[in-house]
Amino acid sequence: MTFKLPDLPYAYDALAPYMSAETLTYHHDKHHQAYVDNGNKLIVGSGLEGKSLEEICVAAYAGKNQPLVNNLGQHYNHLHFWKWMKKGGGGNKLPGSVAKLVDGYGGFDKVRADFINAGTTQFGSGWAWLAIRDGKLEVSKTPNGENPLMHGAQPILGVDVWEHSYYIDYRNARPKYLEAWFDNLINWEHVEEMAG
Ligand code: MN3
Repeated sequence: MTFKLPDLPYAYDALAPYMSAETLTYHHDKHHQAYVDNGNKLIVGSGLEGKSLEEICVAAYAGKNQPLVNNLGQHYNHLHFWKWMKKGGGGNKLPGSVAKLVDGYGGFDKVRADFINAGTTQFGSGWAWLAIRDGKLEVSKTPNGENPLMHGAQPILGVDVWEHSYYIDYRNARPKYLEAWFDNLINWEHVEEMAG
């Protein structure tokens, strides 16, 4: 299977002012494209050809194939990252199944605070996550291209805290980016889809 870069599910300027067209153009067309191109080269001879992207994430991490973890992990992460955002997103009206998970964790405000804190305290490049482990919501952070699949949990929401995701719009103010992202961009319908 050859992986392909899908188009963004909205126009490049749809998420402004919270995420600019310039950021989305570079992030999608350059960064994500590079993960796809490198991943397609690295998969050859890895023994994981023909596996699903999710299976590759798990197996590459377990097998300590760091280049595959970095590139196809990032392909998985970005495929969902675009869908985890929408114009007019955010807010605290959550779909039923997600609301239940959030309540079980301690409520919306606690999830928001812990998620933003995870993204703020991820040292260097990486991601902050909401994931499901043993039926319960978990907040976590991972370095570089890793994701919760590699750590035995099902990701339902992730935010990219690599500088390429926010530096044009927020410079070094990562917490401001995370707050704006959480409050204005999250597409909770895709979170619900991931929560199954
Ligand atoms: Mn990125």
